[in-house]
Formats: sequence, structure tokens, C-alpha cells
Amino acid sequence: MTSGHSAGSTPAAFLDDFATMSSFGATAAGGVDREAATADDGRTRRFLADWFDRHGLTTTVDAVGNMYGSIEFVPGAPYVLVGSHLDSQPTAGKYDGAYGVLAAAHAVRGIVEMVERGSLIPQFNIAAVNWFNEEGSRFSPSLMGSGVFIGKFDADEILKVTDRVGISVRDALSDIGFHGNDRQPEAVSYAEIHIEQGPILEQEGTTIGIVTANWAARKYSITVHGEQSHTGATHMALRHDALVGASKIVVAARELTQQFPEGLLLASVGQFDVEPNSPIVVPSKVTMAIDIRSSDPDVLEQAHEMLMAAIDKETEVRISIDTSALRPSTSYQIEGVELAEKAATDLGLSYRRMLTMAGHDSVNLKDIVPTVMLFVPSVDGISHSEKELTHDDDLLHGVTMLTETVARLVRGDLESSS
Ligand code: HGY
Ligand code: MN
Ligand code: MN
Repeated sequence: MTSGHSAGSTPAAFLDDFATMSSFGATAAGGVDREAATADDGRTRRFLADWFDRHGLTTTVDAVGNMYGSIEFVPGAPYVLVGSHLDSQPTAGKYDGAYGVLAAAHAVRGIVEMVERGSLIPQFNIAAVNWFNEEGSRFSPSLMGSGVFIGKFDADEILKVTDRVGISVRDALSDIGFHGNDRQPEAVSYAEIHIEQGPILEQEGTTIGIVTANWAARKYSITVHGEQSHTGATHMALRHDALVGASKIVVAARELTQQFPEGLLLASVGQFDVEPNSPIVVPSKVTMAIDIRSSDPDVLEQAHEMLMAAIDKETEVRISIDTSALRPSTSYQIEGVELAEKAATDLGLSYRRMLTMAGHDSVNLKDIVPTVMLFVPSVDGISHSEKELTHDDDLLHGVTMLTETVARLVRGDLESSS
């Protein structure tokens, strides 16, 4: 650990901080397990709040647990926000989200130093952000904190959402001390950096990805209703086996992807709960979550129709669609893409434009302010796995790139280019 204030964002300090951060909720296989508002998420958040404090940033927390580490350069001016998320999937990698939050904190610190040195004249204020529950694994839907920030979700409704054992967002955030009541800062623009979660940058030997648009996605929660009976004593003709019905949907999701050219449609059932889950009982109920995505919105809609047809065909059980959410494919503002391209060129970093397959808080933020989304390479494209890896030099190039991008946003380059 660095000894404290004004340690700034040297490579050693960043890697040291990242190692400390990765120790919270660490798993034996080198990943982390810190779903939203768990005790380990709370520990990581306290580390971040302490970091903000030691580096002269003011920590505030809003009602849905979004954390801001801010500094006001220009009284009353809006904020350039830069962030990502500290929450993880269960048994996940240590980079997804957490890298972007720490990179944001270091970028903000770097910018404070530029302002103090007089090498940057700020037009706006700046804040690093940790958005609550990006992953959506413990509490659904995903992109929750940023969704409230942009006004897509109502904070009071979100606070009532419960996890699978009935704990509400409000109680979980209160338990870890992060159900705040601070005001959300007014945003003027947003930047985020993240691991790619795909293999393209690594395969091409490119250092920085600049995201132009997100893939379209549909997420469904489905309940398959059967009838509970004895596995050893019920005639086959009389069974209404919820697990058989659910299994057909699992296979249908896989087969959907085979109806399109390879790589155009991705689909899986990621969550699956069987009731009562006893060896001698024909299952009465299965709840499951399906995720389908495509770079082509028309393909996604065709796949949606095919999935609905497969569900309608089922006769042994009744299937209800509890929630069905569309995340449309939308573009990041071109002026932000161009700003990032100029920054990468000036830094001498190789870059390319690309799409994001995964969701990010930036997908929400770009609906209200110009937003820049950056990627660094992921080894073998692996993510949502303890095997997730990004090499240290790529992490550090990303921090440099993010800092330069955010410096230009704070300087008002977007406004002067329009
Ligand atoms: O990709 C996802 O949907 C997640 O929110 N990251
Ligand atoms: Mn993420
Ligand atoms: Mn993720």
C-alpha cells in the first residue's frame, strides 16, 4: 500500500491497489466472489471509500448504493463521471468491473494532479463512480444503480427487489452501510474502461478497444409449472414433469443459435431452480433465466419469435414468462469515439473500434450524456470465470488511456468539437 495522500497513480501504486482490492472475497482459484451488497462487496467498498478519502476525494453514496468519489474544480459545474462496478458474479474473475472502478479512481487522481500542476484547465468537475449491482446475479435486473441514475428505474421500486432468499436491496445495502441519502451528481459526460471479455484485441495484438455500440440482448425469467407426484409410483401418462418441460427449453435455446450463421446468435440458460428437488418427487416447478444476444437486432427478434413458438408448443406443463427485457443495440456518441481515437493516437497506443457483447453501465449512461467506453485485452476472451486474466501492462496502458480520455472530457474537448 502507498502511504497515503497524493500518492497519485504510478504503475506500482495501481497494481498494489488492485492486488489489495482483489483480496476481498478472493477465491482459492484466483478469482473473487462478491455479489452485490454482500459482506465482501461491503469490504471492497470500504477500501474504495478509504482510498477516495486518502486521495482528497469526497465520498458520497446515493439511495441505491452508487458510490461517488468527487472533487469540485468549478463551483456549480456538472461532473465528468468515470467508473464501473465492484460487484461480481458468484465465483468470478477479479477484473470484470473492479478494474474499471480502480482505473477510474486513479484517473481522477491523475487529473487532480494535472489541475494542481496547472497543466489542465478544467471546465467541469469530476467523480469516480462505483455503480451498484451491474451484474444482476443476486438482484435482477442487471445495470441497476446506473439504471436508477439515468431515470430508467425508480429508486423506491429497486429498493424493494429481493434476492433468492427474500432479502431486499434496501436491507442488503443497509446491512453493509451503503444505503445512502446523498444527491446524485449532475453528469455532463461519462467514461468507463473494462476488460474486453472477448478475444479480439488479444488476437490482433491491439491495446485499446473503443466501443461504438452494444449488442442487442433479451433476458427472460420463466417459470415452468408441472404437478408434483411420486417418481416411482405415477404412471408416465399422468405426469406433468416441470423438469422435462424446462429441459426442452434449455435445448431449444441452444438449437436457436444453430439456425443462424455461427457467432450471430448467442444463447444460454444460466440460472435454473428445481422444486422441490427431491430424488423421489416428479418436479412441480422450475424457474429459469434465459439470455439471448445478437449483433443484429433483426436476428434477435427472429430468435425471440422462435423461442416463444417453442414455449407455446409445450403441452405437458404450463410455462409462464415472468419477465422479458429487451436491451436494444444502440450507438455510443461518435464525438466520444473520435475523442478517444485522438487520445490513443497521441499516446501512441494501438486501437480499434469494436462492439460490446456484454452489458455495461455505460450502455445506460450513454442514453443521457456523451459516453466513451474503452476495452483492454482479455486473455483467451475468458470472462465470468475465475480464469479471467488481463496482463499487467495492458491494465496499465488502460489506466493511461482512461486518464488521457477523461482529461480531455474535463477540459471541455467534446464541447469545443461540436
Ligand atoms: O452482460 C451483461 O448483461 C451484464 O450486465 N454485464
Ligand atoms: Mn462488467
Ligand atoms: Mn460481468
